[in-house]
Amino acid sequence: MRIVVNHRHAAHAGRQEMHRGRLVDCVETPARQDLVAQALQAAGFSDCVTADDARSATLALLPRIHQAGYLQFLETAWSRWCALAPTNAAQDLLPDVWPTRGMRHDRLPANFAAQVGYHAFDSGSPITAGTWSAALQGACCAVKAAHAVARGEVRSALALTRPPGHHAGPDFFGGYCFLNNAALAAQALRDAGAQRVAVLDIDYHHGNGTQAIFESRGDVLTLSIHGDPQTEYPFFIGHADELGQGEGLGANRNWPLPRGTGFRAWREALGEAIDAVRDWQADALVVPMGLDTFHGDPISGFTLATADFNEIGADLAALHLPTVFTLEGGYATSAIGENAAELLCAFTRS
Ligand code: SP5
Ligand code: ZN
Repeated sequence: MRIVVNHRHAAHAGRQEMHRGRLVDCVETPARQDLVAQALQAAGFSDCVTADDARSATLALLPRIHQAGYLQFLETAWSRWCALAPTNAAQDLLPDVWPTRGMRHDRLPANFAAQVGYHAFDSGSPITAGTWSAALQGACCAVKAAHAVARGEVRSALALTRPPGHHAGPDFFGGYCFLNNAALAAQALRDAGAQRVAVLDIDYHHGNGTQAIFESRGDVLTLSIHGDPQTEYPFFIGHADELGQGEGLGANRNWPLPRGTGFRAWREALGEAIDAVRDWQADALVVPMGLDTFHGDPISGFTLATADFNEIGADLAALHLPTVFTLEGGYATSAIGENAAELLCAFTRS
């Protein structure tokens, strides 16, 4: 397995996120990626590369996944924020106003705060000085990983993406995500010749950004196993009756599972999702790899143990597809490295 490392990820370091009316320390920290990289190195993964040479390919691909105005917003948000007031540079940027039902979505206001809210769906995903450069480099990792797999250089690759990406949609950020790395990998695989690409999202939270990006497309199957949105973030999407639209009808499926779900029931859902990938005759697979299904995760509610990640890796490997993994959530920092290594070792061994 090739590992594509985002060496700029630490430039994105949110200080605080809004939680129940208070600003609290961010759980999505730079240490997360470093701990995964260290654990994989210790486990013997030695094919590690960076993605600087994928920059122009990534810049060309980005507007096919994200709206041009949104990309421009992300690239310039920090400097516009700092230009508003000299003290802003000491603060992260978070939205505080949103257009809801009955308001206009067809006119982007000139006001900067309004633009932040227009492009966001939560107030837990701070934009910081290095957010754009870190997210762009992460996107490069996803594209480079997809190219390596598509060219047959390796059977599988892991893009060590941080910030994560699966909550980011065509023109919105949220859930600690800004650019949808998994969607970029899927598109890169398509462009390199894969006719049918499946995205199987195993993060605790519904992959709403990926679903939104591909919901009207019939060439990318999007599947997500996650905490039931009736009680779990992102709450307003991720139900079992969301099956895609138009040409994408039948190419989206969700497995919402109740908070407290353990590995037996979770693995049954995984089996159904894997059958769906097989039935659909995908010729490449993208796995947004969230490790927040772990029982010790501080913000999630499933009860998977470290050894269970082994079974997940083996189950996924049985598809025998060229596979790109992206790093998504996982906030139990004492276990994130071990859990990632467990899954990926089993995948490569099988
Ligand atoms: C990629 C990913 O896993 N995103 C998850 C985003 C979940 N954000 C909302 C969770 C609210 C918890 N925030 C408070 C932390 C208190 N320590
Ligand atoms: Zn998550």
